[in-house]
Amino acid sequence: MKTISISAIQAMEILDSRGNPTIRVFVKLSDGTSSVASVPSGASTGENEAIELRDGDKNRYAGRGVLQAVSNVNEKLGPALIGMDVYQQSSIDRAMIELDGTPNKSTLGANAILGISMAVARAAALAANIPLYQYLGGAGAKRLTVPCMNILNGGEHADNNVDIQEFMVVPLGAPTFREGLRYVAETFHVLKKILKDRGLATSVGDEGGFAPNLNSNEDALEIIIQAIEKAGYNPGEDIAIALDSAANSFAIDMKGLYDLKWSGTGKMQSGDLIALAEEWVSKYPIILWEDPLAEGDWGGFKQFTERLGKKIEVVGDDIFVTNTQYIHRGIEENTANSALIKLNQIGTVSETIEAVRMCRDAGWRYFISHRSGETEDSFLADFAVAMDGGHLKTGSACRSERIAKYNRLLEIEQELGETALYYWQ
Ligand code: 2PG
Ligand code: MG
Repeated sequence: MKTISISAIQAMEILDSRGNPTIRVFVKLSDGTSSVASVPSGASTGENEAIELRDGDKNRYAGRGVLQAVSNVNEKLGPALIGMDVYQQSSIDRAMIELDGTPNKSTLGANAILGISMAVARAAALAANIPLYQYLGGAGAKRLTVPCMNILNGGEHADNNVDIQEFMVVPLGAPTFREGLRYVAETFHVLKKILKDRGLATSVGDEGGFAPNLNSNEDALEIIIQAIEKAGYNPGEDIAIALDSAANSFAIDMKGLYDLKWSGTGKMQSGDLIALAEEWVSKYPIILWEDPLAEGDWGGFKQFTERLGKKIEVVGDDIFVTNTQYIHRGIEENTANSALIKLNQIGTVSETIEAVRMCRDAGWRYFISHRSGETEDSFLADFAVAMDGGHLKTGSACRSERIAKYNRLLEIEQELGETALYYWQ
């Protein structure tokens, strides 16, 4: 490939889907190519995530401004990368990591670094005149992802009484991505009607799932099963269920003691939650469970995996934070059998790819994910196809920042035509 160098990098402050500032980066190349990328932002974050630099100036956006990160792109990171070969993604990412000089990117900000990293990858794909999924995943990248659609929100993503953050429907029985998306979008609409008929709220949470107050956590599962059936699908065959407890949000000490919001449940130990999970997995078609326990509860996680890891995918999110240091420990200790993969948890495209590679080499699965604060950037869709992991979560069937990813996946499927693959495992 002919060398094409980076000629300009500029950033600006924009808003994410929650109305909070985030960063957008523009990259220009020596051949005239230009690209743009925008960075997402989480709410239920793991303690060891790479640091999102915020201004802390209470006079602007309650301290959440990102002007310092913008200036770090314009004044520090950008100038250091000018002239570098755009196809050297790893070297570009490494140069930024070295310039930052900290393990968690706290000097220059993971938001500043990731914005450049994503815009560079996109610019390289454009310059090479190949789709982004192919640039990052190679000629064999042709597997669409099963959309794990989050149709009911709780925890820190909604103001209701539901403890579990995400209830997802998974169209594993569909023949194609397009059909899978239809299965779960139809289920979303039926769920709305069921909630309405029961006099429950149909307003949505941060990721576009409904956020009603319910009688119990289990009630959410019952309603979703009803919605799947009423939409004309077979629970467990056509559509299964995936959960993200985001257990940090109801952990007392991060080490094995939990306090659910629902009155009557009282305080619970890891063992109680595991027993409850076993009961639910035997009763409902649950195939994946993310963060069933808190990030510091490595022992509880391991026990959960011992008891349920043969039946379902056990995903670590806040516990591994897309960081090979923690994923490695998880693999050694059999803490889970899958890792959640979020670009901004680690802060560069190449480190995210390393995390995926580590999972794959260990025979683990990996689950590509958006953040609860998103933008209209559809980078994630291409990234998911490039990584060939077979499933992603990117929210519900409403809110354009979520739909942008689904629509891009539809485009990719159309482009791949008959060569496109779609299957759960
Ligand atoms: C999660 C994510 C995405 P957030 O916990 O998995 O759904 O939420 O971006 O708030 O961390
Ligand atoms: Mg999570």
